[in-house]
Amino acid sequence: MRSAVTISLVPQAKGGPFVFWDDLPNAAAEAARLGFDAIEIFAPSPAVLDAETLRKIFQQNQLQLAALGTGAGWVIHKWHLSHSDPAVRAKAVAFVKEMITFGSAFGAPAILGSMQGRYEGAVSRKQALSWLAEALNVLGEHAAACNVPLLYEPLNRYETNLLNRAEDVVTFVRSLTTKNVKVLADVFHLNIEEASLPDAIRTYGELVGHLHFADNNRRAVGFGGIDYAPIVAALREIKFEGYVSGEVLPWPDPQSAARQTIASYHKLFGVK
Ligand SMILES: [Mn+2]
Repeated sequence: MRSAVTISLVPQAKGGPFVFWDDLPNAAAEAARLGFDAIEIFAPSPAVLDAETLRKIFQQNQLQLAALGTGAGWVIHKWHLSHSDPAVRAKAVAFVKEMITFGSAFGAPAILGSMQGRYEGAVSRKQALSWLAEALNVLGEHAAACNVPLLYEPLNRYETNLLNRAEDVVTFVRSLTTKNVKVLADVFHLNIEEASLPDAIRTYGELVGHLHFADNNRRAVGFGGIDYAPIVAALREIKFEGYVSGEVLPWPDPQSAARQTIASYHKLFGVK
């Protein structure tokens, strides 16, 4: 397992659960100083990320890119993959494709979270899920051609009405024609939806490709009430090897949230 911490470069996402904000060179230096292995970036678009600059920042700080978020397609443009308008769905697919391609040059997968969308108005749940499956099949295969998985992140009921619980997500992902979609297990979302957090991890099993490491209040692990020991045991059971990424509020400030995240990671996973 490897540690990561989040940074948002999306001004419209202010108030969201990202540790660092806006200043990538400084965030990378701080993450490296604290001992993180990688950074997870939430960016407005691939166009604002200059690959050469990014490569230099990673090299200087001995950091990896853990993953690239795609939620800006929703936050900025209001595009998503289960939208009733086919032109909007096409824009959403194109946006995620570009993110996948960009991240893959760094060996990093893209995350599909809020871009999955929701069903509303005249669109039925069945129809929305069918559009989502269609898009995931295309995007999963695009990611396969780029030699990275695609990370699908189930969200809690307040953020999507499509799929919220592990059993439903597993059935859905197994029904896809692409075999390149992995699940991003976000412990904050699991804590809202699941009866048992370690059981949910076991239900996902080998599908888990990435972990969002947060406490029940979306603060850094240890600043809330979740008992992580059974979750860590379940992650070991399923032989999880991906990133444990602190996607938490910058509370009380980014440095303290980052410090608490890496301290909890070392304490829980026994790595120094
Ligand atoms: Mn998340």
